[in-house]
Amino acid sequence: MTVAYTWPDGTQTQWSTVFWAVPEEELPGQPAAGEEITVRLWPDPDQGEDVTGVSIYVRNDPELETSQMGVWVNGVTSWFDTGALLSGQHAWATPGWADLDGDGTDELAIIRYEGHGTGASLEALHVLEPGEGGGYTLAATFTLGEEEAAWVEATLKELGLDQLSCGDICHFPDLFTVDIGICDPVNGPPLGNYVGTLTCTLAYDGQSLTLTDPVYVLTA
Ligand SMILES: [Ca+2]
Repeated sequence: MTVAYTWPDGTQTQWSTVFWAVPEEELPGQPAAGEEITVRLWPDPDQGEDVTGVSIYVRNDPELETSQMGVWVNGVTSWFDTGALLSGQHAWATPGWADLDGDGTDELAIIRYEGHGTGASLEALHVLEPGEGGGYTLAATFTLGEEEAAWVEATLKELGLDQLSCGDICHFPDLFTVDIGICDPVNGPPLGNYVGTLTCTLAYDGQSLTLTDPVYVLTA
């Protein structure tokens, strides 16, 4: 099966949906091809039509331990370090625009695949600010790392839920909200006994993302 995509500048690309990774040199208006394989994560025909005007690429230099992500906006591509290694058919990313810090200008936010496995399903959020020459620069990233998990468990204690622990589920239902899976290792298996969700508001101050207003909801 072959699908067509019309780029913001009006040019069209066709490719086979069998091959998810589109080689960089086949795409118009994109960064120069190097030794690295660059693949496009957005627009993704499987996830519907793009309404953001943003294209997202990822490249993995063999010598790098993390993946570089490229955002194409109005003909300018900007690359940043994701802090993670993205590979294989599971990598995906979706862009969105929102004024996260309320300063009157929209930031470019990207929700992307972080990892999955038994009892684990993780997404990450990047916030990019407009920079020089029409480019965008990474301002903040949220992932459910050790520090964040410690915050979640301290918050559970404050809520009187001492026996519960932070799991390995992190989803963003929208750009202002994060849902974190909560486990009960006391009354179930040590890993993956999910009993509820801690929903927090993402607070972005122009430089960093922090979690506020935690609300714990038992899984029905
Ligand atoms: Ca803003």
